[in-house]
Amino acid sequence: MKLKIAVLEGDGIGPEIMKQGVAVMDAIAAKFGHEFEYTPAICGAHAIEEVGDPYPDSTHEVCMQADAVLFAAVGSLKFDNDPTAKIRPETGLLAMRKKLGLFANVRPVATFDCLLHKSPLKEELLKGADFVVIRELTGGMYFGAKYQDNDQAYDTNIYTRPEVERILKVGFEMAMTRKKHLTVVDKANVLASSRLWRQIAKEMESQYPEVTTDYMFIDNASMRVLTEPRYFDVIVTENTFGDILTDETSCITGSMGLQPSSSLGEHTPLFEPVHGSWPQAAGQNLANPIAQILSAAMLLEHFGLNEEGALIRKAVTASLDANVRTPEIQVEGGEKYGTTEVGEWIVNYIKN
Ligand code: GGG
Repeated sequence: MKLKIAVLEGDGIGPEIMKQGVAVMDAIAAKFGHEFEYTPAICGAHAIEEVGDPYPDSTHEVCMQADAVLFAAVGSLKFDNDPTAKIRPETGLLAMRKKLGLFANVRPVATFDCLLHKSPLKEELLKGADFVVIRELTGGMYFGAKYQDNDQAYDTNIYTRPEVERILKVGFEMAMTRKKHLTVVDKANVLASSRLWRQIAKEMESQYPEVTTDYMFIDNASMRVLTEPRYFDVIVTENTFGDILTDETSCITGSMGLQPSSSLGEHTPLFEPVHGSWPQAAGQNLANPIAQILSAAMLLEHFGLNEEGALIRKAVTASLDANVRTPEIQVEGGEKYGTTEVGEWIVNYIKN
């Protein structure tokens, strides 16, 4: 298969983890006879510094021409430490999602047996936990009207019926391919927008009679994903709740560095780690490349390359089982591996 891939490494640890993601894609291409053509493009803080825009038109053009976008992360301390900054790297990511119409962010949460003890949670609660969070990605507070002066600030959590219907459809259909259990997470006791979500979900239930649908307040869901993760199959939720909930799920997997995602919608699909750019670690060979590598696996699976995706997953699990791990999940007293070494180990596993 021939695929044109836009490669957006972004900021912080982005370039390091992307290098390993692309190396894995190359190893897959060589093994299975595929042709992956990469086009790099700038975004985030780098793009602000170079052209004054975190998602310039030139990058959008590259993304639109590609079959898929492989993205790493954006964000930089310079902007984090300057609350008055008018343009921020993160707005580039939001612009990209909006312009590409990527309204459905699919975030799988699965455990690795050898890492269960790394979680602050009880091992027996975690074993076999395997669910997907579908985060609405182009609406809600992140995109609603905002205002800020010295005395007052607001964000608007706005959702329209078509926006809610299309993301709930993704949730119901994803549930149909899995254990047929959908949990709609909201705050319908307080938020009008959540009540609209709940109303529309209830209307749609009859179209999916095989799916067991339940409703949970975000407060309760935040506890239940940690105390009873096996309860969940597919969670569908709004932009803000999904963002926070899937950072929380790193307590289940054992590290933020293990969680990949895909973003799907109207134009080119995008694949990126859930985590951000960890600027403090940039250039230090510390970051876990696995979320990026598993995002590459999701990219391949999106195009039906399931055997290829499965081989990447097998290689990742083998690396963790062999204790080839970055510092945050390293075995106590064990050998230290950096971003490069973990990536190279996985590439070699794929080649052999
Ligand atoms: N790879 C994800 C990333 O770069 N995250 C930084 C960020 O801007 N996060 C906000 C969000 O994902 O909505």
